[in-house]
This record gives sequence, structure tokens and C-alpha cells, in this order.
Amino acid sequence: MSELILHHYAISPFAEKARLMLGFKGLSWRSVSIPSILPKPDLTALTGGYRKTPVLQVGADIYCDTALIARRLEAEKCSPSFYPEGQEFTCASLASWADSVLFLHSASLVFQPASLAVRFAKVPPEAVKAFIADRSTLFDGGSATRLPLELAQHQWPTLMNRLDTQLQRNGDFLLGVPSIADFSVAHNFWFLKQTPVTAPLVDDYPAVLAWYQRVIGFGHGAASELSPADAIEIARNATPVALPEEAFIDPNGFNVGQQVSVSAVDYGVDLVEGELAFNGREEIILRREDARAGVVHVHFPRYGFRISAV
Ligand SMILES: N[C@@H](CCC(=O)N[C@@H](CS)C(=O)NCC(=O)O)C(=O)O
Repeated sequence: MSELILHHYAISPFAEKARLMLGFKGLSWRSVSIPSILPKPDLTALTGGYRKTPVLQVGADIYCDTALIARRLEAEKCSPSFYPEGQEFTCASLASWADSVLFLHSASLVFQPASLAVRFAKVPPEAVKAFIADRSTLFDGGSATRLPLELAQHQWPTLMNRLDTQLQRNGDFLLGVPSIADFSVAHNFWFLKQTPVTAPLVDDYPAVLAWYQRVIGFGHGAASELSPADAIEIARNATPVALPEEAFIDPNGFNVGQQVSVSAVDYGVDLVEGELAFNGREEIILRREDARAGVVHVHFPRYGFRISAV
């Protein structure tokens, strides 16, 4: 059985979402540190160009985006589940809203000058400059736009008041029982709670705060370090797992075996080229051959990613 390998860096909120998901399931995993800005040559040897954080590797199978990483972890260990029975649509849709709308609010609030000054207080000026330059082009060519700070501040109390009210009435978790929605919402608050400038945006809501502590309490599971070179070697020595079986006709006519590119729709839209190996309702898989990593299957969620002909 191949090990779960998470490629991530400490201060990434979506990485925190993945770490908490691993903790919730009580899983052991290997931790590969990746850079927070481009270039990321070791990561893209595996992904073929996808640069966002985090990425999950299992042998020669590479999973992009936490929405799909959650489904892969569910396949690894089905209980406790991210998708409570009968709430499949509700929890996935709430998670998807949190990963997009709520995250754009949180990012705008965290990137406000007063908060950045504290976050970057101990970071060398050249590193701050490089980080800002990297992030200034992250949204280029994508459908998402940054939310102006004034609008994020204006709308935040509505979002938080609704969440707080629901949590007061609905038990310990957003849908009563734990689900993927809890992890997609919680990582936003983890992001805000990193400095005293933005922490009150969470702390002022008692039911949200109590719930947040509950979710953070799942911890990160058991992690042990792995070097990027060893992760690539593991991919090279492994064979991608058997493809899923699903009868599915692509509405835009893309066929298995065709050369295509896949990219995120919202931001970080770098293309990954390869042979379409699988095309299903939840997942797209590209087969690609890399000089360092060998033959890998790169998995993307269907929702939020587009296929283009090359
Ligand atoms: N939809 C993606 C979003 C991931 C994301 O936006 N990650 C941020 C870090 S928290 C990122 O990739 N930033 C640029 C980078 O790390 O290079 C997911 O769920 O994994």
C-alpha cells in the first residue's frame, strides 16, 4: 500500500484544511515541504504544471485540489465520513461555497495592510517583495476576482452572524454531524486567527469559536518528513492505480485517449497537458510522462476545472 504524501507549506490555509482532514480520519502521512511561490520544479515534476497548494501524492497518482483530495482520503478510510448519508449535495455545495466565496473574503481581510504588516514583521523585505509579486499574477486569466477590502469588511458580519446562529441551534457541527463543509469553513478562520489584527473577526462569534476549536481539535494525524527528491523517486518507482470504471459521455465531446490540457477555472490557471485517461462526473485523470517522475496520473476534480483540446 502506498503512503499518503502531502506536498504543502506551513502557512497555507488550504494546506491546513488538508492537514485537518488527515487528522479527522486519523491517518498517517508523509510531509513534503514545497515553496510558497513559483518556481516549484519538484512539485510540477509531479503535477505537470499545477502550482497550487496542497497536492496529495499516492505513489504515481497525484491529486490536485482539496475537493478531490477529500474524496481520495474518503476512499482511503471511509469512516468517519466527510459526506454524511443523504447530505452529499448539501455538504459538497457548502464546502465549494466556502472554498470560493468565503475564502475570497478571508483572503481580502488577511491581505489588508495592517494584518500583512504583522504577518510579515519578521520576513526579510526581499522575500515579502517576491511573495507579493508572485501573488499579483495568481488571478491572471481566471474567472475569480479579488474582493475589495471594504466589501469584505462590509459583508463579513452577515456571513458570521448566519454561521453563529446556525451553530447555536444545530449542534456541534455545521450540518449537525461532521462533514467536509466543516473543514472548508474552518481553514478560513485558521487563516484569520494567525494575527491579532484579524483574529477578532472570528473570536467575536462565540458559537463559531467553540465550533472552530472542535474542528481544530481533530489535529493533523501522524506526519513524518519526506524530501521532495524521495517523493519523486516514489512516483518513478510506482505504477498508477487502476482507473475507475464509469459510463460517462463528456458533454463537450472529449474522449479518453485524446491529448488535452486541464486547468483550474478560478485562479492559478496553469495548464497541465497529457492524455485524457479518465473522464467522469467527479474526476478527470490525465496520464503524463515526466523526465524525473516517470509515468504519473494527475487527478483533478471535474467541478472547477476545464478541459481544452491541445
Ligand atoms: N481550490 C484549491 C485552492 C488552493 C489554494 O488556493 N491554495 C493557495 C494557498 S492556501 C495557493 O495555491 N496559493 C499559491 C501557491 O501556493 O502557490 C484547493 O481547494 O486546493
